[in-house]
Amino acid sequence: MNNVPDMRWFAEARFGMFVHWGLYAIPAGTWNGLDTPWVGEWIMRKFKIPRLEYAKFAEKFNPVDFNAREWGDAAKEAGMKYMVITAKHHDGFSMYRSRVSAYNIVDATPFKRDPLEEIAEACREAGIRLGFYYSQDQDWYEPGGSGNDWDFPTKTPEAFANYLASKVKPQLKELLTNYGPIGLIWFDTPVTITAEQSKELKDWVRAIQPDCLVSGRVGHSLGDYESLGDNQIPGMPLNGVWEGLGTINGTWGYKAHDRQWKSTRKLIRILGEFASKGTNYLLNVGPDATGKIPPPCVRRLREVGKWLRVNGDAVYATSASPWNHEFPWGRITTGKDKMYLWLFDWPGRELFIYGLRNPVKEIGILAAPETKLDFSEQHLNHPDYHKLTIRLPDRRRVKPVTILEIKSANGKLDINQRAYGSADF
Ligand code: H79
Repeated sequence: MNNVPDMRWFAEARFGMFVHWGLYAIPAGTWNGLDTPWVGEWIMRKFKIPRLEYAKFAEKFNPVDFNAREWGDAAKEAGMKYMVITAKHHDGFSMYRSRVSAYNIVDATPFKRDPLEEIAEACREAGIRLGFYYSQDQDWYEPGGSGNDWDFPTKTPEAFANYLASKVKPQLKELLTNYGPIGLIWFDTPVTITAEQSKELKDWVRAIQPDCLVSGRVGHSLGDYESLGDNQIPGMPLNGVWEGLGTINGTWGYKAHDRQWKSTRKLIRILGEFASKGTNYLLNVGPDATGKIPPPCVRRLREVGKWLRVNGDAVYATSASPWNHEFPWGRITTGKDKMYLWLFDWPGRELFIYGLRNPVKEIGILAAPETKLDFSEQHLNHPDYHKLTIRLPDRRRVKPVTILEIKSANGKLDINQRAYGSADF
């Protein structure tokens, strides 16, 4: 099967919400008095908790404060265009009504509701695309899944193949049949899976929903787009379609003692880091065992959204910086005939941009449309030398991130990509 799904929505989205929610929200990072130094959703493996003991968390999972609409609204208000939620993480527990495995939130918990159904509806209402995280390789509950060497010391390729056939594929079928159109399946950690098996999963997804994307971590470079490493920020613009992902504190799954929330300013800068490299930003929140997204997260998301409502032109449907170069004052994103300068730090009263060949029509501040900035231009054809000098207003405006919008005078951006020093210059 070789159909190519329409990826535009994904390439233009730039900002999405990642949600890690599962049984690990109950220990919340602490087991027998020890707090885990690892990310919260890895607690079962960190402390080698026997599967049947870990499974007892299900009996206590009753997130009565869960409200899908609040999550959908939080994502929408933050300016996020899609949401990816854990349908099954490495612990093997299904966070939805599954007929394939009784180890699921409807059959094994007092909660008995299917949160994915409610989230699918909330996302539809909020105009947010929905994707499901599905751990296709690691499954610490099943003898055939990878990763649990304390309950299941011996692993065989046959058992893994059986796990794929009897759990992964039928569960993907459920997820792609019962929740409406699904934007993407976020596979993760291809550790044992063979290239044939990765291909088989991708084809399986596509046969059920031809427009559903699969993440880069389906394995063997078979994804529809590439994923960066967890919390990895690239140093240079990337070719192709990419997604970056990061935690809002230091964990994906909820940890009660991790209160190191990144500031709103930091989150906006990370968004700029990613957008200037041409990649999406999937920002994670870890709701707790009551079903609440921690209030400090909600607050920050709201503030990022407030900033995006003013500065969104510099983010959505933009392209990377034209230069393989990070600037000391900030970052650059581009539109068809516009360049956006993200001022992270005060560059002085004058800012110089070299290599913009086309004449400039005007330069404004996205957050202050009435303000136009003075500038001057030098253009030479031989040598290919172009210098734009922008006179900046008072430094107090550079908060938390100020975006300058440079409009081209001839409807395009014509750029000398070698204007700045690079490795091969
Ligand atoms: O779902 C989140 C992680 O649980 C998952 N990917 C993100 C999106 C992930 N699974 N595996 N890994 C990431 C890489 C594992 C790294 C490890 Fe470790 C280093 C495993 C043990 C040491 C990270 C640090 C996890 C525990 C400690």
